[in-house]
Amino acid sequence: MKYTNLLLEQIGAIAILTINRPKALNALNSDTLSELSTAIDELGMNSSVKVVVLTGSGEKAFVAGADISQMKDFNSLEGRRFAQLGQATFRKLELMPQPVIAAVNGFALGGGCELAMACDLRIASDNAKFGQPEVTLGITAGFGGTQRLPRLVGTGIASELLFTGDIIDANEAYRIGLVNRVYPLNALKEEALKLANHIAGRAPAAVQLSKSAIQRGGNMDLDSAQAYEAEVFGLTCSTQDQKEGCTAFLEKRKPIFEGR
Ligand code: DAK
Repeated sequence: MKYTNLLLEQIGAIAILTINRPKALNALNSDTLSELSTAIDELGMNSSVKVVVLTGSGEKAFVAGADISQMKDFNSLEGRRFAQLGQATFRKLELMPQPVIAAVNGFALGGGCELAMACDLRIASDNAKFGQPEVTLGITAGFGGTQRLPRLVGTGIASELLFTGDIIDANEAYRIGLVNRVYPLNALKEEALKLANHIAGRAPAAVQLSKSAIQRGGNMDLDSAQAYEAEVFGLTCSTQDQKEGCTAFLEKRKPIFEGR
């Protein structure tokens, strides 16, 4: 599939998906969200892709938010359609089989911060900036920010960010647990690929089922979530990779996972 607002490349088992509207600091308009939705479907079906890295084009922005120039003229029906498209796309990203690493290479504001939060984990460049500035525009966060931010950093800190609209730098994002690691900008892509390849070396079904247990179980009560975890564990016991992983341990050698 050919995309206008996205770049998609594959290096070995890693897909790199880049939001590519650098003139608008990669802001998300509806066309970009639709393409993102299609790309997630395409990648989810591609079993040669083990991990996805999501980033923004250029050196200034990951994604500077939803596209304000498009949102400005929305009537309520168009606004609702936009919200539904964004929410469905971000949820699809969160639930796609493969882990997704956000490599945040600059501004991640509003919908950009929400996009990063819909990824499984986030690493950032030292020039990255995070925030939910919607209240400065007279709107609320609409792509899951009021829900995912408190889950990631706690209600108090999330409330401060959502009520003030203040922007924080990468070190502060690291301190509050919004990002896992911070790197110099010129090292970010290499570090993202290193982490992605590290994950890709593990048993693919076990990684994907771990993701499923984290994402689906996180919204269940503990008993239901543990029951789901038990089902998922049971499923791994039917894979060839489980036999190989356990046998390799007992034989004191490195496992060779074939994704079966
Ligand atoms: N949308 C559209 N264009 C944007 C943009 C955005 N979010 N951010 C930047 N741009 C454009 C600028 O207009 C400018 O275009 P030209 O003037 O060159 O044509 C170009 O990108 C470069 O930006 P600047 O000239 O402003 O660059 P600076 O370095 O001076 O400043 C900045 C960078 C990131 C601090 C600044 O651009 C900025 O403050 N941008 C807006 C950030 C922001 O407020 N983001 C949050 C957007 S609101 C909902 C669904 C979703 C949402 C809400 C509700 N529901 C459906 C309920 C989400 C809302 C948001 O994301």
